[in-house]
Amino acid sequence: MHNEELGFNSQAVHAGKFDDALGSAISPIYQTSTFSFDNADHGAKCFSGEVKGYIYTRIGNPTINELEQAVAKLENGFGGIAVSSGMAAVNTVYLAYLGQGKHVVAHNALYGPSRAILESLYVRFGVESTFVDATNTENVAKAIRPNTSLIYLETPANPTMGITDIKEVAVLAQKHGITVCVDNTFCSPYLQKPLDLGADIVLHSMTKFINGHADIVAGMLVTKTKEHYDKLRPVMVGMGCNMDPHQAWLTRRGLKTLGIRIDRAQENAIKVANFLENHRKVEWVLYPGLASHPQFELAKKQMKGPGAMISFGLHGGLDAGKRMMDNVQLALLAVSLGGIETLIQHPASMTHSKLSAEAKRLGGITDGLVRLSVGIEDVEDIIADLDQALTKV
Ligand code: LCS
Repeated sequence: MHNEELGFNSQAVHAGKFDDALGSAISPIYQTSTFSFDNADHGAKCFSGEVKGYIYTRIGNPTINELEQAVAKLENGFGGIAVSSGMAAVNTVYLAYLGQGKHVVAHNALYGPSRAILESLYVRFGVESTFVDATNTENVAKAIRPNTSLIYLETPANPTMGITDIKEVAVLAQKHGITVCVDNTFCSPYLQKPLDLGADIVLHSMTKFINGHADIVAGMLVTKTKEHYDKLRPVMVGMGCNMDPHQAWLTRRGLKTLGIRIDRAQENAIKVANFLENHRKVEWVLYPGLASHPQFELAKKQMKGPGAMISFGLHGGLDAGKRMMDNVQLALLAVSLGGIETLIQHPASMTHSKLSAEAKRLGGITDGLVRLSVGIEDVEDIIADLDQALTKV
């Protein structure tokens, strides 16, 4: 069967596999820093690009390349650039598209450090940033300036679950010649394909759903075109934020089960979200699968499913939330997300603690917000655990 015709799960299992002389079912790990040349001329030709060949692992490696090809295939992109972490992916994009006198428009609720580095680090190099509620495209339109070079979105956003209309923003950006990057970490390509909706770059913390086993920190960029790929790849190579082959091999292994893991976690999350919404101690729940979500209709249109991330608040705010988090037994009180295990955390004091009080207020990251990443355990056990923790509140 021609590879182009395969479905998502078949691609997740097979895409990018390279031929190995022994016919191994799983590709070997090329755990090497460097590759020898046949002779001096061959080496020179590899460097000039006249001959295709591996040179040095920071520049390229077969194990890393397999993962890049697989994720690019699942995102319907031109090519993938694997990096050492999600934040390495964020920095690669910022360095490639921002600089002295350039301006970025970003959603006002992003993973904390994705916003914080613009305000603390990139500002030192003359980068201007404007944060808006991008769930309303009008706000993005109003923020665009002549020097805007990048629109940076996260949808659903961490941790407010706000959903941006990728297609609308992409049409707007195209009119102005602005590059659009979408952090697709909360969905993975299984639930959302930003490049098909008009984005130029997709970004992943593969630490989350793509690897899915809480044993790797990793990142990926996928571009729609060769032009964007050629702009980003040298930044990664120059910064030296490449993956390690073993890290790539483990991530490729995790990717094989992405679809079935999300199916299961999402099925659990729908039940957990309903349980929370109907619990008398819960004041509000934000989950794209609930009709109460402000962008419920957009979520249905743009995402294949509502995913496994839920934010909620209790009557009694922060104190009540802390008491609940201190009393979970099955769920882990831990940051990160998208793994096989259920995790609970408090963004205002943990993942988003580096943001100013004003940034948190404008982004909707309230003290009472508790974030849940629903895992693949038996849903009865997850709900029983949350229920017993809520009785202590
Ligand atoms: N983008 C999003 C949406 C994220 O949630 C994270 C990490 C990153 C990028 C950065 O990826 P990393 O470098 O960690 O691989 N989010 C985390 C979170 O919510 N809790 O702990 C990490």
